Amino acid sequence: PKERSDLLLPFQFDHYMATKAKLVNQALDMAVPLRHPLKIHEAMRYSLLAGGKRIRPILCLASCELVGGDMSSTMPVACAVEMIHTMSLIHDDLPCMDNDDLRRGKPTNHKVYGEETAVLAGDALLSLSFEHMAARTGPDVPTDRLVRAIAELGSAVGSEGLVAGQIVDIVSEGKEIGLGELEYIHVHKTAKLLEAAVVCGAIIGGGRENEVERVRKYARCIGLLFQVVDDILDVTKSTRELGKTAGKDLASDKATYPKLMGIEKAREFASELVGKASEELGLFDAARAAPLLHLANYIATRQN
Ligand code: GRG
Repeated sequence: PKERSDLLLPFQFDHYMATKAKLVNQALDMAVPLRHPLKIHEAMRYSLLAGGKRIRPILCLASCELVGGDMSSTMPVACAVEMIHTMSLIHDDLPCMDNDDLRRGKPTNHKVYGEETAVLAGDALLSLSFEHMAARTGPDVPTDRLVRAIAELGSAVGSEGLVAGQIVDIVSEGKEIGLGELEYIHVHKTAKLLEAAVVCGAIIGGGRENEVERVRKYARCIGLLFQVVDDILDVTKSTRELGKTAGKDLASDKATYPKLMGIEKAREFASELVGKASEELGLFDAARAAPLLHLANYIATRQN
């Protein structure tokens, strides 16, 4: 039948990503208008609209559609996730944390606006994220789903989520750590927010309990995958950005997967994780699962 002919076409992943990223960027632009006091809103917009890959919000939209929801219902939640991701990058780059000068190819927030403003821009984005999802989610989404998504995201960010990963990372600096601890840091610093993005999309989209749990398992695999690939890229890329040199992590004290298990084993681990992630999607209609399947492959093969 004519209306199903699109399913016969190979999935146009680049087009899918570009289209969704554009929608996310428009929604983020509208979510933080330039208003009084100008300095803080400028600083928030500077990092939020600095051109990230938008993987987390796109995962959230894709997961909502996977369970049969309309992606526009979860756009405020998708934006909230990207606001949190951005604030975590602003704070991670601060002189008291990683002290980085560049992020997303541009000077870091504190380099442009000063440290005080960068701290506040992060705080304001964190607060706005929850305000935005609570206030902007439409009446088509039942309140119980929204409350559940708020709790899910809150727990992914706080002292048992991103913050937990960051504190354990800080405390273990300069110490020898094993694979277990490395995994704890990455699960919390990176995987928790990716998981929340996917799970919140499925909750808002009205997924059944077993569907939400399936996408959670999928998300855990891609969360870990994200970091394994990041570590491999750090070793194999000649220069990631100005100021970082090839092989940095093998030379420094920082534990990485290639350092702890060898680059070949790290590559094997990455392909195992893609396999597991795809298995979790087996329950769903193949056409609906295509975006998340391709996203897993994209994370595995990405070059930046
Ligand atoms: C969250 C309250 C709160 C505080 C922040 C600083 C901190 C606590 C946590 C650090 C979290 C962190 C920086 C984790 C690394 C995440 C990561 C893998 C970033 C790179 O993500 P990409 O590749 O980046 O998706 P783009 O720029 O494309 O968005």
